[in-house]
Amino acid sequence: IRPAWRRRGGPAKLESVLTSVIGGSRIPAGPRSYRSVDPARVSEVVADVALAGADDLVAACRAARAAQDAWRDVPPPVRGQAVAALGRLVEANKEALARVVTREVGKPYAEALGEVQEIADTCAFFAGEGRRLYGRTVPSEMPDKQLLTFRDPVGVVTVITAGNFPVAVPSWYIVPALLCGNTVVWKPAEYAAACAEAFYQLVAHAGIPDGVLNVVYADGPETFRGLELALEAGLVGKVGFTGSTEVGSRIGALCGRHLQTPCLELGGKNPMVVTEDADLPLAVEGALFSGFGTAGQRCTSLGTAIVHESAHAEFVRLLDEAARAATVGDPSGDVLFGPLIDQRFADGFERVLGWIGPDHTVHGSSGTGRITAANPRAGFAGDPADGLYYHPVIVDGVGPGDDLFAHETFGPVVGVASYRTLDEAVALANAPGYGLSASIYTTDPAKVFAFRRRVSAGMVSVNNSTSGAEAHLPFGGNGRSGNGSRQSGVWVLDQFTRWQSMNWDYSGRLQKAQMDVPEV
Ligand code: UN1
Repeated sequence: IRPAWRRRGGPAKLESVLTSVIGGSRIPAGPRSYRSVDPARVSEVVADVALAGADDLVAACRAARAAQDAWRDVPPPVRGQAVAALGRLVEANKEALARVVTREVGKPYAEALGEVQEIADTCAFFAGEGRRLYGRTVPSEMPDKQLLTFRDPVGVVTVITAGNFPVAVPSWYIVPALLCGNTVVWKPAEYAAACAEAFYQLVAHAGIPDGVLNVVYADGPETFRGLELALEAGLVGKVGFTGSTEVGSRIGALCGRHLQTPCLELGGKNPMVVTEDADLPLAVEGALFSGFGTAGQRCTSLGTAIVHESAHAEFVRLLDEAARAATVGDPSGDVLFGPLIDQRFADGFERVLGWIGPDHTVHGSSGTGRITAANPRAGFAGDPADGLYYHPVIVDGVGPGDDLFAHETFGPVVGVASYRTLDEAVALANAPGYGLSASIYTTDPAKVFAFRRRVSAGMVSVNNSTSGAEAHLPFGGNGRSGNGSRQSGVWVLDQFTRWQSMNWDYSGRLQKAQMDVPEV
């Protein structure tokens, strides 16, 4: 199960040097840079990225602040038109943008097209929302008085995103934030900088004014320092973060000190329960897609399949067979999954593989987990010597106490556990303490609703995989998966607007609430 790749050679071709954009201007490259490479051919450079510092992030927040008054005053339906124009540009450049995604983060091209489609869907949804940014009229307890509510932008939204969905997930923040009248400072993942640059170009070409979207390429420590300074200076209205639970909890603590509630979309250890009456081939297909699709690098990827004891052996046999038959390799081809995104993901997955002992059992208290699919080399379409490729791994018999059962893995490994009663299945599903996406394969509606009620998950799929949420349903998690915030659809409007209430007395006299209420 060890990867066959090796780092070798220097850069084959340097295509561009990317610099941050603040207030519509490129800032000069400083001394520090990051080299973003093609994970399918690590010797090929996609972009050299000039890294900005903490002060640049603060400057970007100031530029965003300066642009915000004018953007806020653009009528929401007109902001909606700008979002619609962005959506049209995304559609028109779909293949080109998907190719950048495939090249820079190794996502299979078909999935990359889906990711780009997710941006277009998001734009389509929020373009219409510009004409529906409703407030309410509310009756007053006194005559000749009217109560009203208004949605107001929060100000500057600072968005920090990971590179596994290098354009779709940022669009879930950026598009509704802009539609609501906010301006944005976006800190994309350095290893997905070319994707970020391509997305920025589309936003700029959609006619969205300078300073409304600012892009800062920075590493983690500088971002953290810059965010702290910007929060201290009162420049930030909202922080949106998609990434690991560890970093998310640090951002949450920092925001909390400044009385801010960030929108946090963190990790997952997403369970799939397969009941005794389930359509087993369908469940296996779902497990293959959500466990190994995107090389397991979605926050919604399958963590553990929790299978009824009567179906367990057959489920493992079928999943093992399917994983062995799948093609892993060059993401520009028709493959189940390509390389891991970047060296740091490969390093992280190496640590996960370390949870599996040399005897192919998992470390931990269950002591029973055994690797089934450990397909050596065969089936690789890419060049395993030069790409961050790993084989699909299935570990049968994981349980509480095993690292592999408890923690997010962000790589192509699926654990399988078995259960007797639905109570046991729910307990296993909830045990790791995440709460993003859960799925149940069953033909029994009673089990569906019992599971839905008791599983801690922001999203539940029935006879469908844990990954692959549609772009207009609330997206987010509980527990270690987030702070309960939800993205997407109308629900995200509460992240990027604040309610203002108005009471308007036109009686010509002072009517005191609670005291001057007329009697019936
Ligand atoms: C993520 O991995 O951060 O539901 C988001 C899905 C995708 C989004 C995943 N639409 O799997």
